[in-house]
Amino acid sequence: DDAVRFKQQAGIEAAALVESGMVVGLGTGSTAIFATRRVAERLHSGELCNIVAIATSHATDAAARELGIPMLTDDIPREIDITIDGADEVDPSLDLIKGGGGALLREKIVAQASRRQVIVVDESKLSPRLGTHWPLPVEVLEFGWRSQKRFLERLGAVVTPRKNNGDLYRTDQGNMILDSRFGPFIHDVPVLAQGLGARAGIIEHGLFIGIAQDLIVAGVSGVRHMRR
Ligand code: DER
Repeated sequence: DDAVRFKQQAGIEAAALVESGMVVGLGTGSTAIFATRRVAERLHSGELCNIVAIATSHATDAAARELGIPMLTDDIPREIDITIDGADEVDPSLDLIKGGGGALLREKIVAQASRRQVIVVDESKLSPRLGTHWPLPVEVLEFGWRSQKRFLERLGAVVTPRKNNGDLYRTDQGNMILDSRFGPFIHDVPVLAQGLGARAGIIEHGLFIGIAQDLIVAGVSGVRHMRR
């Protein structure tokens, strides 16, 4: 359908930014996978050489290995030149909500270790204010998770522990995710991020503020490439 075609177009456009010799961060989700596949294609065609990659999730790591992309170890031994990743919502200042795919912690670690962060989305992800369309994923330690739920509710959220076929969803780190809907949208993103960051037991949250340099959006009017 259209959304998949747009995701593919955005992913392929982003993969063109990868140059030989680079260390590449590979994002997680149904858009970033198109960039990963394109990087592998360019590698096998000889167009690219000397690429190594770091994955933002076990799922992405498995897919990249399957595609024959040489992978670095988890300790990120070299600076990452470029990371290509998706997002759940993007606001006009290129701030993001991420975490719909559950990979927000490694995604943020890799993003903050990258010289350049390129976000690839179909146009449905664009939003006037973060929180308009998506709940904010908050990764929490299972220990004391109900106290985090109450904390988030006091901040005004409707909080739903993420489930996976009836069982509690677990991140690659074995933590839980509390999907926190701040309706009608998040009123002050930096203040919320600061409050979440100060709370013991909240491992990470899906607000990516000031991290993305590039946004590649594919939609009915074609592919647009914006920069911060
Ligand atoms: O978890 C994330 O942030 C992923 O990037 C993911 O949510 C992006 O969504 P997509 O599968 O629509 O690309």
